[in-house]
Amino acid sequence: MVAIAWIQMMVRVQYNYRIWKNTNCPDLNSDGIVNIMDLISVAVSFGTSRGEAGYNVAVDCNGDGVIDLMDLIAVATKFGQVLPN
Ligand SMILES: [Ca+2]
Ligand SMILES: [Ca+2]
Repeated sequence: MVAIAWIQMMVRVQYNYRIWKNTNCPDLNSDGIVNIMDLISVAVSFGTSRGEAGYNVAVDCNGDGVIDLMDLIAVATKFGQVLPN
């Protein structure tokens, strides 16, 4: 439970202060809506690090060089959101 609370706090901080380095995040495919396609984009590269096969900088929302839970949460917390053009 402590880990979940910590993750929630980190996500909240990152959103509140808008320090995402990837400006496409959370609409990773830039189609105007955050949906399953964006989640799949993260899932495909999940667990990879910069320099490894499969790493995709475009889905590294926080730009830390690792595609992990933080990037997945960044998209999931905005799931269903329709973004202005
Ligand atoms: Ca999208
Ligand atoms: Ca990341």
